[in-house]
Amino acid sequence: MSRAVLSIGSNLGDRIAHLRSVVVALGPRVRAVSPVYTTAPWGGVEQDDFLNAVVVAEDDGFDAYDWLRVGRELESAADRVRVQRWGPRSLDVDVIVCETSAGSVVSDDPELVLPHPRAHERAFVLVPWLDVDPDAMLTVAGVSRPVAQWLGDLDDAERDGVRPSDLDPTDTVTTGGTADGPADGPAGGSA
Ligand code: PH2
Ligand code: MG
Ligand code: MG
Repeated sequence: MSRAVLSIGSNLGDRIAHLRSVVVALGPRVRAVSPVYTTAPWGGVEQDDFLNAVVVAEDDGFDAYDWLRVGRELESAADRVRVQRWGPRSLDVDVIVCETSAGSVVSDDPELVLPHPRAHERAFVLVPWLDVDPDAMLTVAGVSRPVAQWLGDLDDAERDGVRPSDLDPTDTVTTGGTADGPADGPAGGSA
């Protein structure tokens, strides 16, 4: 059994479509999807705002590297090009933690450091993670604390940069319709 917490983000192209592509591709593996947030860019690179969310997924046959591989495949499918560290990207899929029957995976492999070494500094990860798992724990440098406490340590400005959106990451069917609504529907409501 393996259960991964994935942080997904996009600030290039059709941002919400890129996030939805992850939900669609993971399909029945998906256990929870957080709301989508509009987030100020983290990391000092001047760029457009991101959309961010967190997905919890499970697969009996996966290990941590399978989540990394799938994440990279999804980034490629979204035409991700690696240009600048912490710079703009069509889709980023980061493995934050991975739980197996043997416990939470700890890895210092430069290809896949787990738990994610900067998750605790990023409100755009912690806020949506708490939405789907309010009791989540995160170990940083050997110290295991509730995610809510790591979030509480961040500056207000960091938390304030994470704003709810009205986008639904699981709305993966295009329904069409017009922005104007019905032309001559029933005259409902009172004056
Ligand atoms: N990802 C980055 C760098 N900065 N900032 C926000 N708000 N959201 C991200 O997903 C993000 C970022 C590199 O992975
Ligand atoms: Mg990232
Ligand atoms: Mg990444």
